Amino acid sequence: MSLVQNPSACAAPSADAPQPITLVRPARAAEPAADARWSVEAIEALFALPFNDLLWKAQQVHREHFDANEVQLSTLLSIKTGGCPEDCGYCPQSVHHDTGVEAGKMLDIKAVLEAASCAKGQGATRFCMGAAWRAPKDRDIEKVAELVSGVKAMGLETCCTLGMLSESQAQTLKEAGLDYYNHNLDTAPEAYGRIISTRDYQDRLDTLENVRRAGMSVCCGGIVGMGESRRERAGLVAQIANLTPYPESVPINELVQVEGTPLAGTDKLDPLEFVRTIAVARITMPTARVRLSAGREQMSEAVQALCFLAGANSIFYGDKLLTTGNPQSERDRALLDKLGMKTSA
Ligand code: SAM
Ligand code: DTB
Ligand code: SF4
Repeated sequence: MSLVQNPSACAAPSADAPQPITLVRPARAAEPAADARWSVEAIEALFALPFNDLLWKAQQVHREHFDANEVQLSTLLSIKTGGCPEDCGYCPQSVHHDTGVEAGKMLDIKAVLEAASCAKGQGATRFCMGAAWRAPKDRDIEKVAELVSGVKAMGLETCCTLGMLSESQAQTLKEAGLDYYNHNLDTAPEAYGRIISTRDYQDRLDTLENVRRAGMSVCCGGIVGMGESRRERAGLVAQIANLTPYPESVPINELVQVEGTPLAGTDKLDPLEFVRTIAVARITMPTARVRLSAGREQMSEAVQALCFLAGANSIFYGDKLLTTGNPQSERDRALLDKLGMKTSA
């Protein structure tokens, strides 16, 4: 699929000390942790490979399952911004942090469909709607279901990220045509308490289980660059890779540091360590779409190219993530052209 040649910009709608790492399993998971496909140690050993060996291994796995020159474009829209009661230390939308992000109402269907049409016109194949909720109310789900049906009818793949979901809410969204639900584990269980206090790891695993039970595809990843150790990065990947089955889509975000959040000022992660994380996700989850997610605006083209070499094959496309910036679409098209990469149909 070729990218549009001259798309007009779409207006945004208003409105190291080693720590013990354990594997947390969903309460209803079929297998005990001892049967996990990937131990934290095995993943740490991948991280420790010489860089060239790691990338070679990741390329081999990648090429077994995907066209190595193809990337998927997914566009994000914040359908309900700010005012979130959770205290996630990275997030500009939490009421606990003074970041200047104003709380807004949920966007209406017209604004959402316009944004989806614009994203499609620019070449995106997946449209992801995000809301700053701890957990949606049933009446929110009814409204989101309408949005999902509308976006799906436009021929786009649909994805939502709305916070914790009950099984019946997941079922309603599935029936409305939702293809993917994004819910991140964010970090290793041991690091989690340093980042978030208002919900626990098991809550997240329960939501992932509810999404699976409803028959939807799972999009689940995390954030690196939050001051975690390499072993904790390995712990995060182990948690995700040992989900049964592992997610179809795995976003790897680099922390976008936002002034006013507790994590602003964290030492920046070495870019090559970010590339390693992508490679390790590719090797441990061979058939998943590994998404090079937040953080690209701050990343050089060379590092992004290394991420594609390491097996990333999906990006967020469009000038904005939820509240923070993303590379301009024109810049992304120029980069993909330079790399001889094509986009998925
Ligand atoms: N409120 C819902 C939730 O937390 O599940 C959905 C929206 S929330 C913004 C979606 C994801 O965005 C988070 O789980 C986190 O992984 C990612 N995220 C939020 N702020 C970020 C930041 N500053 N840098 C990188 N990723 C971030
Ligand atoms: C994901 O893993 N990353 C996206 C999406 N899922 C929802 C969100 C990134 C948010 C970055 C901060 C912001 O723009 O507010
Ligand atoms: Fe709320 Fe989601 Fe941000 Fe956490 S990441 S504060 S749950 S919007």
